[in-house]
Amino acid sequence: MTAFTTTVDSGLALVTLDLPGEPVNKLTSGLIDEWETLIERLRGDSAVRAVVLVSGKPDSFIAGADIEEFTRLTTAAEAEALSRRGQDLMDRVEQFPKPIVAAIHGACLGGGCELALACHWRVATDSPKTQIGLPEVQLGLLPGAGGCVRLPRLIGARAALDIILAGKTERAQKALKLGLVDEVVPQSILRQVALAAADRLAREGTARRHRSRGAAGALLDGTPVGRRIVYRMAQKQLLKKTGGHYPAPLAALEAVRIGLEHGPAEGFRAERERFGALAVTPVSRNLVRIFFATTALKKDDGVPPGTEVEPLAIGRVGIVGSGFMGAAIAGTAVLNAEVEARLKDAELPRVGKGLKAALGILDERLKRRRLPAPRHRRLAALLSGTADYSGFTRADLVIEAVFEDLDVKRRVLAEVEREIRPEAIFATNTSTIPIRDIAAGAARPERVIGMHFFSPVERMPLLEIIPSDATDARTVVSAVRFGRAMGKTVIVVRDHPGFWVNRILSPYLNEAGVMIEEGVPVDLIDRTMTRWGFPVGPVALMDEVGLDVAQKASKVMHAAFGERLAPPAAIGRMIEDGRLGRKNARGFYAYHEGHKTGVDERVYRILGVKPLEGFAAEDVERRLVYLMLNEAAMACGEGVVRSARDGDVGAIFGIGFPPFRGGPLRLIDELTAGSVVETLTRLQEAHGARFAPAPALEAMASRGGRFHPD
Ligand code: T1G
Repeated sequence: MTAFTTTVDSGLALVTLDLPGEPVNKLTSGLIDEWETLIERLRGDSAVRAVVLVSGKPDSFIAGADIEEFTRLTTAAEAEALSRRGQDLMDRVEQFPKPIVAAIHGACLGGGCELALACHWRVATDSPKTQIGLPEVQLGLLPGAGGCVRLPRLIGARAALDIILAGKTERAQKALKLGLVDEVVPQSILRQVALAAADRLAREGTARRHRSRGAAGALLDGTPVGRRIVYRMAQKQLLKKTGGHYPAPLAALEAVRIGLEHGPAEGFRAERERFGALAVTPVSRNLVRIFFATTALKKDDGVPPGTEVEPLAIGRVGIVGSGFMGAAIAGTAVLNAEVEARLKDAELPRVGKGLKAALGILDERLKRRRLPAPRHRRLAALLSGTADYSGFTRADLVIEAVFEDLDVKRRVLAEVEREIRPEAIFATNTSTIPIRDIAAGAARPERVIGMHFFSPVERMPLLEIIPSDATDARTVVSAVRFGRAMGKTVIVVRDHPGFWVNRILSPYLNEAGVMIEEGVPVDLIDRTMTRWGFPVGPVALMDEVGLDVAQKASKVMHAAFGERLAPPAAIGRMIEDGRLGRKNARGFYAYHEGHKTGVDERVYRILGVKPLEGFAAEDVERRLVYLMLNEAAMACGEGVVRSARDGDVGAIFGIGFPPFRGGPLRLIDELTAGSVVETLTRLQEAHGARFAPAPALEAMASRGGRFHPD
């Protein structure tokens, strides 16, 4: 036995699980062997009246089945067998003749949650680290060790589907309210309370849980008719949300339905059969790869391995520019990194507006009970503002989020350098301007770096960190770690115009404009790309970002990359007509009280085009997708990203490139570079030089290469 240690006292066996050499407990095949042996021993040990299972890890109970083992599955039958093994293990726990109590602190996810569900009582800590749930659909899977059967039976169909279909995790208080756990206690007394519960259950037998779910619950969860309504609504919402690209939640819904309507045995069969089928799908493979890419990025400081630097601890941040981006950066830094954030702008009214917006991010979490009131108060006190640079001498990091103009940014850099300590860092939130240009003339260019956030900052997971050639490793590592502390997935990219995300986005948005000029209807373009898997279409995205911002960025790209990235005239004409997009409720779409109400047909008159009938959606898709793939290959060939992993994570988390497709570089691998070059060549013949295949792509095609080794 290596992972389990057992102590028995007064008939109570305290089993501590601590998987050697691993930061988290995960249900590996080896661990399952051990557990099976242990449980048989405890069954036969007459001195044992009850069992408490607790983790020896600091912040995880059990993080689920070993996802790495899934990557080695080759057939659906193999995967089904793995699920069957998990189900059997949980059955043995549930049928165990002595009470088993799960003492949960930290991550209790997937198979870890399913094990807890099979136990006879669940005690959880009230720590924010304690997260309980079934995230499997985020891996393109479903709960395959009994979760699709046990969770609905414990908390009802609706509450269970809410967790399973979204791959949600819940804090302990919410889990208690749902009936997912039985007691919530401070971490310091977890073992004590769990042992007391075990003792009580051993003496009094397993408790009957009486949960009233109210009239609606009794009807919708408690009757076949009600449940049929629940399943139908869930399926409708799923198809709308996933566009049919993610089979896992639909399969999970089926397994839950079969379990509730036809009994546990049928439910378990439905679960393992569907788990088997899902585990070997390209969708699940891609989602599992994204999981490992993001966990690997959590430890990647963005500098070559072995680079020894002492990062600067960042406790105080100054933000210059209290507009939309600056305010959101301040609010997110306070909320997630818990640092002091001081907003600066030219006039106090603007500072006040920015502070209100930053505070709004905290208020919204408070309102959704995601932030306890005392913590809200403490964090709100970390926000301050000024119309001069007072207080900036104490800043460890200053982030500039002013107008996207080189001269303005250089002036701010000069002003800030006069205020801050020599070791402090200056970061610019520019979205396209090369950092070396902004840092030209800086007193300490080694302390200047790009930190490119995406809007809305509090929700968009990606952060691009852009060092110039002058930026030193200490500044890179400090910025990367601070970005992670802000809850961001961080990629480090080269100081090329547009960096990575805007670089691959630029030709895609330009082409949407070109097609509108050709008369391709706006809604056909956007509908095609949302059906392809993007969260929003390119035209709606331009309206969101702001046509003036899009034009500014495209001018930088045009200047840097020439005619290939020339912006379509359409954007300029829209702006001349006073159309900036959602921000002034006039764009390609019409807006009413902030809500998009449909394409503004007057746009076609402004652009002097008549919307075409019957334009093929496939042509829209091919032109837009292949231009992005080509640019991704080109930029990757130039070393803009350090690896294909970073490129794909950047595209998925930065602009919502469909995760099930794995990212642009992964998609090229799946299509093969050769076929992508062929399609681009055909598009080039039909539409012009901007579709000329990237040299890196042609080279890859000629050697039959791939961007990803796996
Ligand atoms: N399998 C394999 N490796 C895992 C793992 C898992 N389930 N969870 C974490 N790791 C590794 C991770 O790759 C990293 O490795 C290290 O642990 C630390 O993770 C049958 C089918 C638990 C909240 O989806 O969400 O159960 O880089 O850096 O920020 O129904 O990891 O050090 O080599 O992320 O503190 C369902 C996945 C599985 C949860 C901890 N479970 N994990 O976050 O550390 S499917 C999940 C997480 C399943 C059953 C089904 C997080 C975490 P390395 P980390 P962290």
